[in-house]
Amino acid sequence: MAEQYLNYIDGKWRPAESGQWFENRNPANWDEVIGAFTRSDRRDVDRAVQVARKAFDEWRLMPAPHRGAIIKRAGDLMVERKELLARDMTREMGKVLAETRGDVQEGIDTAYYAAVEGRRLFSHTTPSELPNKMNLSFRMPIGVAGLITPWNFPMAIPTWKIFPALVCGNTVIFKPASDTPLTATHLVDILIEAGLPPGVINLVHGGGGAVGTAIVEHPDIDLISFTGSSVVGREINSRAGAQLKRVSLELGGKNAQIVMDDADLDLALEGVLWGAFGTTGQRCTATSRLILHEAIHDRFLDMLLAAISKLNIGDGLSEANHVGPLINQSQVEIVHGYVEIGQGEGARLLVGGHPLKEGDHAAGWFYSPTVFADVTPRMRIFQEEIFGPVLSVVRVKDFDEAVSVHNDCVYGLSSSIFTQDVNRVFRAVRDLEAGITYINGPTIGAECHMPFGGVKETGNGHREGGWSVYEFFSEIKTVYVDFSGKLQRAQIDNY
Ligand code: UN1
Repeated sequence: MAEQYLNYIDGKWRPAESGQWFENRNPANWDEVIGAFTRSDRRDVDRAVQVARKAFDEWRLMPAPHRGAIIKRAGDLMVERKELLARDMTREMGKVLAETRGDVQEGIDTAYYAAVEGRRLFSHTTPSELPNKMNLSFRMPIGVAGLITPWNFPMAIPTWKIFPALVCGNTVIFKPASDTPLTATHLVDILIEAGLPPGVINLVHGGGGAVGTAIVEHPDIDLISFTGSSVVGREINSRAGAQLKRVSLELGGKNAQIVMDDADLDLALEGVLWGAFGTTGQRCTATSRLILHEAIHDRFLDMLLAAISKLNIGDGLSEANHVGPLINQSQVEIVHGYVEIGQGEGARLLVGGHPLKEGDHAAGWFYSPTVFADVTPRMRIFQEEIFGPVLSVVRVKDFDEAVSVHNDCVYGLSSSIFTQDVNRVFRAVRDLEAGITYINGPTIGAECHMPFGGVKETGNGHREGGWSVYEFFSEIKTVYVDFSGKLQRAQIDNY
């Protein structure tokens, strides 16, 4: 019998009302059951919201630096448990240990940033138009936050949302992806141990259809932060928007790396290898398009194919492996479906294009790193997010064509250009339609203290990370203090 894991609601671990369970398995070895997790529905969400609403009354009054101190302790505990957290994360979602350690580290960095933000939460004071009067503004908590997180960064992304939500004084309903409930459970354990009062965070395990929808539609949840697909994001925005909830969406990407004729090709090669095949291509920032200047196109592809042949694909727990499995069978089917679409569209398959099922790969969801050449912007493999190790290569004749090919896409999260030309650098910074642009770096690897998010169908204009996420999780109260002893009339022309 697999170990059983529960919801955390009102300061207690408890089973869901349904009495049902779902399994969490290792994608590198599907025979390994990691645990059975309680399967929640609307009833559990209702209960969680009730207690979160009640807990808000006190939590919002705790001084923000004290809230920050709890998050600081959570960061310290994550430092102590880093290796254990990384190993469990690799077991439940597959990416290699070096990456799961990095994922935990991103959570730690987010904790320490959040802890200090508890002493800032800056807002503005301005002069008044009138004598003996002051104008101030404050950041106020909003209420109950519904946070719905994906499986590809099971520690970092929850911390991006939970820590700022808490430091700002909100209480939280946390629904982690049902593929990665164990890392989420560890994170909640850490917050409890760090001293978070009962009811302030409530963990509700289960699927998007039952739990996610209940969160989005609950009238007592004031704000929603979601990371996932554009299809689901659109649905969330319309349902939550109907109730005028505040909604932050971090959605799909189809990120491109541009390599110009003057680029340092060795550097660009390392960039695309890491960007396209790191995390098995399962990042919203993953490099899924490679735009090559015609002068270096053939040479660069030869270098790329040679480098791919040296990648070890296998269980992420073995330090010898560079690329782990996909998350589950349905992701293998999606990725393979796109490979077939690419072949049907006339793209040239250079390498990969099939699941790996022999020997060490027999029990897991492994897929061979795949490259298509001769891709054009009208192809679906150029336009649609695949979320797997599939790279589509486009040949261009110059910088202007590279920029226009880059922008010919509905998504706009991350972008990258390798060039030594300072004029091209600044034109790229200005003209690439993306929330993030890297110069001589891959499309992945955003730092937690900088704004993170995209344009076009990647989101709805909000940013996570850095200072900007604190704007999402707080509301501005504007205050006028008149100490003139007279009733001064603004908007009446006294001049
Ligand atoms: C994601 O894939 O949703 O910038 C987030 C990066 C990581 C975060 C990725 N820091 O690649």
